[in-house]
Amino acid sequence: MPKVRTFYVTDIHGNFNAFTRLLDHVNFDPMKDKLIIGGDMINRGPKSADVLHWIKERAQSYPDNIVIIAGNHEEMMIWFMKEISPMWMEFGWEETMNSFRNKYGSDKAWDIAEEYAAWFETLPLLYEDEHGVYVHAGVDIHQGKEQQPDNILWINDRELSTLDELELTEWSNDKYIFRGHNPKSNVQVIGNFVNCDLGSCVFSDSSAALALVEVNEKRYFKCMVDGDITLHKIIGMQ
Ligand SMILES: [Mn+2]
Repeated sequence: MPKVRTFYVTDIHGNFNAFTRLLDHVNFDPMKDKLIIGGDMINRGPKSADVLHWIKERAQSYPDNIVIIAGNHEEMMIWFMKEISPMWMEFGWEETMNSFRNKYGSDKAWDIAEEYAAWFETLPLLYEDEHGVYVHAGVDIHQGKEQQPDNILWINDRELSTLDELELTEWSNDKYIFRGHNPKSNVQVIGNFVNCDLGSCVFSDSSAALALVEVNEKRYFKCMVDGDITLHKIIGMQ
């Protein structure tokens, strides 16, 4: 059997250009390759509508190979639509709604937003395969992987650093946990976690990047703001 390539990408934040450049660069084929999206697909960047359209369409056609995990930015949009919290208005609401208007027209933008928010509610918070455990921000090691609470979407790396390493290793079945949420300058291993968010549309300077992690090869492709793509080993990953 041919080897399945497994990719993880997180915190795209509307950066459709970098996302598609990376997938083109590796000749991503949803018929054969697996892609795990770690949440925060939307907000901040200019093309959330295109990112969502691409991902949802592929996920419907190739449900076994395209896996989508929710992020806290998707949760903010759900909260806004259900009138639970207006927080979304401070975190990219304008860019995301503009992208819906640009793609679908002003009269349809709101319905489209509601459809996506309803879809976000169906997304899992965690995924596991033979290579690793995949989340958006963190994990709750006192709950099973199937019963993770919503607040794991908001856990930061400082909180994760307080977890008991032995308990965490046992909980993850000795697998790495791939996460985003807290942007770093490089994909980096901290204990059991692999931090994969490189600040796409968050860092305002030229260091902002999007990483496409090839999990089974322990390496990643890094796309800079100018579109330049480089290949890196994940240092410290065993
Ligand atoms: Mn994020």
